[in-house]
Amino acid sequence: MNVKAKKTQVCIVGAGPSGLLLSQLLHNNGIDSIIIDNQSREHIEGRIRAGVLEWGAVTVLEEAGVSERMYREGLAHGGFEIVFDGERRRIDIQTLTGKQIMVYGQTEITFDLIENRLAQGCDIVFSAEEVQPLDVQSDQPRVRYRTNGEDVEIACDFIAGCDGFHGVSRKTFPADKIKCFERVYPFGWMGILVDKPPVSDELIYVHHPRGFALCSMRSQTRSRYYLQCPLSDTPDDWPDQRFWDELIQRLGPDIAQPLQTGDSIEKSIAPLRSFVAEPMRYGRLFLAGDAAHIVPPTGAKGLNLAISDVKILSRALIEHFHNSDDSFIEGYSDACLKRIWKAERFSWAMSLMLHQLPEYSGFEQRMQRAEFDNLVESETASRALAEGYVGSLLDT
Ligand code: FAS
Ligand code: PHB
Repeated sequence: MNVKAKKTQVCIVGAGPSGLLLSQLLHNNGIDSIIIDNQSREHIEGRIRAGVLEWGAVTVLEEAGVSERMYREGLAHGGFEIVFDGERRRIDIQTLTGKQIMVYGQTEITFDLIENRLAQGCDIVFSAEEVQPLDVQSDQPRVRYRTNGEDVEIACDFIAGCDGFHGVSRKTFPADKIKCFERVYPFGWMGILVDKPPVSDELIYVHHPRGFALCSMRSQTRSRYYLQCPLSDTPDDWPDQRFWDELIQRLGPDIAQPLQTGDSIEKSIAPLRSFVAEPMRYGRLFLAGDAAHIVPPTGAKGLNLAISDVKILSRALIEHFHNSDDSFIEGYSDACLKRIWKAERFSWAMSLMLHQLPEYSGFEQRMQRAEFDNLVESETASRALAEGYVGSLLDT
C-alpha cells in the first residue's frame, strides 16, 4: 500500500483555537508544525462557542500577533451582573481586580488564526479521515490519516492532541496510563444567536426558579442568549417565540424591558460537564484544551484554559528545540493541572449557585440564596468571584 510521507517538528491534531494558537506560537519561534483536522474549514469557522476572554488570554493573542481585529471589534467590559430571583447585583471586576474581560467570539479568533497561519504557509489539512497518532512512546512518533483516498503519514518529534473532548488523542493513552475525573450535569444550555443589540451593555447571569439564563453578546449589534433546559431537548423543541417568551419570564419585566427579539441565526444545545484527564502527556503526545478538560460554560473558562495550556506547551517545546532543555516538557502536565483544577472549582461553584438542580431540596436552594447574599454583603466574597472570573485567582 502506497503511503505518502510528510515530516515536521510538531504534528498538531485539531484546528480549533488550541491547535491553531499552538501552531502560531511555535511558528513565531521558528518551529514548524502541520495541523490536521477531520472537519472542513467551513464547518470549523461556522461553530459558535465561547465569547469571553480573560485579559491573560488577550495578552497571549497579542503576543502571538493575532490581536489587531480583536482590539478593533472586541468589547472590553469592567463588570457583569448576577440576578438572583429578580434581585440584581453588579460585580465590578475593574474596581475589585484592576482587570477587565474581552468579549470577542471564539469564531472570530478561529477565523483570524486560520487566515494568519495559511498566509504564513502553514500546512493545515482539513477534512482528514481516520486520523491516528502512532508510536507516541518512541522518539519518532507519527500521525497517519487518509485524504482524497490517499494514506499519508507525518513523521514528527512531538504530537499535540488539540482535538477536543471527542477527539482521538486522549483515546491513544493506554487505559492504565490515564485517570479521568467527571461530573455530568442533568441539564444543558439552549443557546441562540440573533442580530439584535444586546439587552444590556454587560453580561447578565440569571438564577430563576424556572432555570438559569445568560445574556451575552458578540458585538453591539449581535447578541447571544442561553437558557437552562433539559438535556433531552433539541433546538426544534425551542421555536424562537418560545425561547423569547421563556427568556422574558426568567429576566423579569425590568431587565427584559429593553430586550429586542428577532429571528435566530443560530440555535444549539450545549451539554454541561466538568471533566479532567490526568496526566496530560504520554510519551511524546501532549493533550491541550478540551482534549484534556471540560468546564461547564457558566464560568466562561473553556477557551481561556485552552489558551493557557498552549501557552505553557509552546514554552516547553521552544525550550526543547532551542535550548535542549526538557524540564518544561517534564513539568507540562502539572503546570497546566494546577490552573485547570482551580478553573474547574470556579466553574462548578458558579454552576451550582445559578442553576436549578433536580436533586436540590429546600436546604440546597437556601444555600444558593445564602451564597448570593454573601456576594451582596461581603466585598471579600465579591472580590473572590471577580478574581475567579478575570482569571487572576487561577494564576496564583
Ligand atoms: P475544539 O473542540 O474547539 O477543537 C478541537 C478540533 O479538533 C475541532 O476543530 C475538531 O474538528 C477537531 N477534531 C476532533 N476530533 C478529531 C480527530 N479525530 N481528528 C482530527 N481532528 C479532530 N466555552 C465558553 O467559555 N463559553 C461557551 O459558551 C462555550 N460554548 C461551548 C459550546 C460547545 C458546544 C462546546 C463543545 C464548547 C463550548 N465552550 C464554551 C468551550 C469551548 O470554548 C472550548 O473550551 C474550546 O472550543 C476548546 O478549544 P479546543 O481545545 O481547541 O477544542
Ligand atoms: C458566550 O458569550 O457565549 C458566553 C459568555 C459567558 C459564559 C458562557 C458563554 O459564561
